[in-house]
Amino acid sequence: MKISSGLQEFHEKLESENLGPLWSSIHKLNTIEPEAKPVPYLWKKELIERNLEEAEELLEVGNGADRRALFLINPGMKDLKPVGWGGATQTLYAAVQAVKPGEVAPAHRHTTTALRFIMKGKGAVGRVNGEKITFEPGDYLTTPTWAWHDHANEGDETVYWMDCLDAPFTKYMNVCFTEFYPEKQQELSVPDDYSSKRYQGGMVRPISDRKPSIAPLGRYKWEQTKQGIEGLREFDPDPFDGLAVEYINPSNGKDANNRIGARMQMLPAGFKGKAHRHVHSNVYHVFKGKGHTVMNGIKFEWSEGDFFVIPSWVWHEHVNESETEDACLFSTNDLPIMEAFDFERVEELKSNDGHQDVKEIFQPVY
Ligand code: GTQ
Repeated sequence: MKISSGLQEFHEKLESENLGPLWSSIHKLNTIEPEAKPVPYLWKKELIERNLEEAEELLEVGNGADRRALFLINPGMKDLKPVGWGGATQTLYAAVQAVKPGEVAPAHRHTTTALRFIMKGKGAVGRVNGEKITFEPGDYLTTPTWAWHDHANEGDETVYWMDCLDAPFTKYMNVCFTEFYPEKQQELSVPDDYSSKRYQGGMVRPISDRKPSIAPLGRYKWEQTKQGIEGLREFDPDPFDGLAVEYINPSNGKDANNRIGARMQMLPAGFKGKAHRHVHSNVYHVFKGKGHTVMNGIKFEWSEGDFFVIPSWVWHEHVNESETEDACLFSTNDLPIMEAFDFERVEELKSNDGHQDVKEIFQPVY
């Protein structure tokens, strides 16, 4: 639209009166395609470890600091940082938390929902809604909305895990409440590891859980997740995601956390995935292996311990560069939010046999 100087002056006056002219901005409002602020990005393990080590020297959990966690800030969302939160994508917050032997991260609860993926170290335990839960590498743990939770390290090595919360989403929606428990740790009301014992069968459900609840199972053990993936190996892998499973709530079959989806995917040795894009966004953690993901023509090389994000509507394809070792990727997503509002869409790349041209190699910060 051509804007005369008179119209331009009128627009400036409108802005000073807190009004906006739709005639000159309708295509910014109704975009042709999503114009994601977050960008594809990757954080190296070395960068996170180096800074966590520094934080380990500078602060003690339970004595001045409630949590020792470093969160991922998407460079495309830096301007939102002063609000006091980082978004890895427009809906998902992700961090790496370190708890040293003897430390107790005090109990609180919030509207924001959370999940954890244990990366490294043994001896940590979490309390969630009255249950003491063992944390081991490869486990997925859910902390649903408004559940009391505190963490402790009863072992003799530092334990590291990934936290994922829907904090950017709850911030946008202005719905976040928090409460602090009167003691450092909450009281226990059920036997230790109660929920994983009740669900140790895997495929059967206690009859009392026929009525669905928000999180009947708190811990999803790596051994069982691995078995689930192994069961897919003899069939064709998904052309985009390899051998992939989702963590589910066994009382209703939906996502284990009702607002954040989570998956474990194995890319078999030599796997070369095809490209697609979708409206939901992902945060990835490389649990095992070495490979790369091409996002919008940029090659992001990853290895064990790295994190990367796939924002909305970004073309992406995963490759396992090893011909002998499988790669395992843990990822979280906002699919439950997208599906709840009928926002989800997926498109497969049709050209070039489903592969993007690589125009650039991403240079990470170490
Ligand atoms: O462990 O409760 O990374 O409340 C961010 C907010 C971890 C936690 C985070 C939290 C927690």
